[in-house]
Amino acid sequence: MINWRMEEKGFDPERISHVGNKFLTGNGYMGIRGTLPEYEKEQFVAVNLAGIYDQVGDGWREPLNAPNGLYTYVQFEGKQYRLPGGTPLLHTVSLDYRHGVFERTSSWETPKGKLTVTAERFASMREKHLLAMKYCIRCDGEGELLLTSGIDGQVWDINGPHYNEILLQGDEDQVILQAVATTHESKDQVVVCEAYTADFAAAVEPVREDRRILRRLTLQVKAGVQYHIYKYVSVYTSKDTSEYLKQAEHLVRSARDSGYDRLMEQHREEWERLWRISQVTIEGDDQAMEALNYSLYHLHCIAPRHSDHLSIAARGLSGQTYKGAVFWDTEMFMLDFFLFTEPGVAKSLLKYRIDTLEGAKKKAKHYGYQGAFYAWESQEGGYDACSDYNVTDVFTGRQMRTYFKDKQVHISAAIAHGIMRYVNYTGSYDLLAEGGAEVILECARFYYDLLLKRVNREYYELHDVIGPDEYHERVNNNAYTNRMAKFTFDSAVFLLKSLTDLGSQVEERIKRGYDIERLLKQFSDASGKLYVPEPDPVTGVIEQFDGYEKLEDVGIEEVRGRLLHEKEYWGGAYGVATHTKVIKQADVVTMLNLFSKEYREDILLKNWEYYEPRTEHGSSLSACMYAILACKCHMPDRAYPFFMKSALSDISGKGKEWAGLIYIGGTHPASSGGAYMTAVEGFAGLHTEEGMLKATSCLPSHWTRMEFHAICQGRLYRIEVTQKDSQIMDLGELM
Ligand code: IFM
Repeated sequence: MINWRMEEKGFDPERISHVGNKFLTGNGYMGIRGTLPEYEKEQFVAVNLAGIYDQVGDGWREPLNAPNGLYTYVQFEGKQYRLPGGTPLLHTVSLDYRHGVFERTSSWETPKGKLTVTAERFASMREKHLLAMKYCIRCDGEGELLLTSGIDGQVWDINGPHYNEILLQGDEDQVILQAVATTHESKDQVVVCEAYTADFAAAVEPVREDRRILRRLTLQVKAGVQYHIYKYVSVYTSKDTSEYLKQAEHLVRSARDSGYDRLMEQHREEWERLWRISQVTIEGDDQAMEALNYSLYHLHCIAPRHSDHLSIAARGLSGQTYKGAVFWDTEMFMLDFFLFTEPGVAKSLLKYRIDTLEGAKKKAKHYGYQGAFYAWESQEGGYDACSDYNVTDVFTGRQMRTYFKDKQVHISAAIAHGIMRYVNYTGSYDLLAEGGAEVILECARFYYDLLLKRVNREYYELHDVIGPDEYHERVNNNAYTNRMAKFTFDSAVFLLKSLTDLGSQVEERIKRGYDIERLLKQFSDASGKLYVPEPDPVTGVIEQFDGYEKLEDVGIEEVRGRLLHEKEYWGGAYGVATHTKVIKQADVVTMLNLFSKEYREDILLKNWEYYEPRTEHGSSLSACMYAILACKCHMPDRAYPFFMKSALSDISGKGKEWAGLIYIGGTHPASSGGAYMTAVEGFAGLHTEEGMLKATSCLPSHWTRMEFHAICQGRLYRIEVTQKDSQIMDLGELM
């Protein structure tokens, strides 16, 4: 049985940031951190919006947090009761992660007895612009209660303030409040409307503070009676529709008319609909089952269902960390979950890359290359938000030059890989016809331009790159990058050879835009001659990049022991790991996962054994890659701790929060996606053979059974895996 309720008891101010991530709610349009209604920007409150950004001066361009329409606090007999500050008698926060409902209960001792505040809220899965909250107060004694509630426009920003001005207004009765915030850079507007109902009579007065529009309800409470207010909050931006002001107001009015319970019911129905396909049942290990489904909860909270061409940021909708930008995390770690459970979302993620092709071409051109060099940290239009200085030195406070933007050229191949994964899994060429074909061709043109050939060698090389392991910058012939570039050439060749299958319009379009014969020749030649490091004939180990073998071979703990400061960056020019074999995250192992069929199992194992002790797992993208490869080596029990590390990453809160002096905390959707891939593709061995779903059991020894669903080529399947065998049941065509 899954316990769908996650709970934390007691109040610890040190955990505010972690609790904010762990108890996040969201609906793809916005993410609401697990903060309390009375919290302010100092407690990292965020109503984080998907796909809308702003830049102030030279600060990092980052996504917007909307004014907080949930803001509420109480005062009883002249004293405020709110956190942080003071010690409550009792404090619990919980999350029903089956239905995305966050709840807090806190009690304080007052001179008139115990005062208890309970607040429950959700980001509606049915209506993406809507938040709703039920707020309840009860006191053991009688007295005067003041309830202050409205919209807090003093939002938390990392590189803000992003709103030049916020226009605040309320109607005469203070029932509907509105904040219209205008962004600094593009003058986009974010509008938040808030309306309330109460089950008690109270005197109402307006309260205006700096960037806050509030109302205060005053009432004499009776002992033991519960008093409720219900809040409805709508959020729109000028990018959503030209009618954003009207719609925001219309929505809170109709939400208020529907009432909290009805909205909650609809919201729960939507979640039930999602779980019908995505829930994974594991018998024999409740902890793993809960951690995995909790990971899937996070993926659901950030899936951009409201758009057909939007992607997911590396920290989801948990705030402005990593600039709300889209990394390779989406294609390589999150895509499969959506491909198997909601192919429409998978398509939207990839359409975002089609839409941002122009940005990628611009970036390539900027560096003097042809083709498409996708943004390492992609914002709207494919703008690369990655700065030249991604880390601040803890000793000098100076920014450190990092080359992530310039040299992680493997990003373009990740996108080509995502598109081909979609094509092969769905069996549909729709994405290629809608612009995916051009993406692949442009990515291949980019790699073609990067190829180097030494005078006295027959093969091509790729120099001066950064592979997935970011601690070693500017290396030559990174095995992962070279193999992925080869994959891109092969995909382009496949595409050019199957033009007729794409339909005459697409064929025409491609023929008009490209010299097919020349590209076929170039890409076939490139694929055939691109050097991909081979396993060493004696050790079987694939060298991560040229010269890796000669680096200092020293343990991770030894390297950690060399740190002079706990937040010191391990990579870059002088990092403690840079001159050693210690790597940040799975690199060769990631490559082996993707191309495992090309290697003997003993080679997979030798590389796993070699690289794992040298991997710091300093990125949340690392553990799952080791877990999946361990499954491919038929070692489910060795995969298990890596799987659990991925599945628990947002529960344990053990992930890195700092890169030098830069805050990188938030949720870890790539890790969640990696946990899903390990469970479904690793332990259950789900894969396709000629378009047919197959499963091969590789369950950890204490798991007795796994059950889940997958959509494949328009049909729904139920998959059951036990220690002995696996069964795939065709449940028919999806309506
Ligand atoms: O994309 C990753 C990268 O591989 C390691 N640093 C964090 C990024 C965002 O998750």
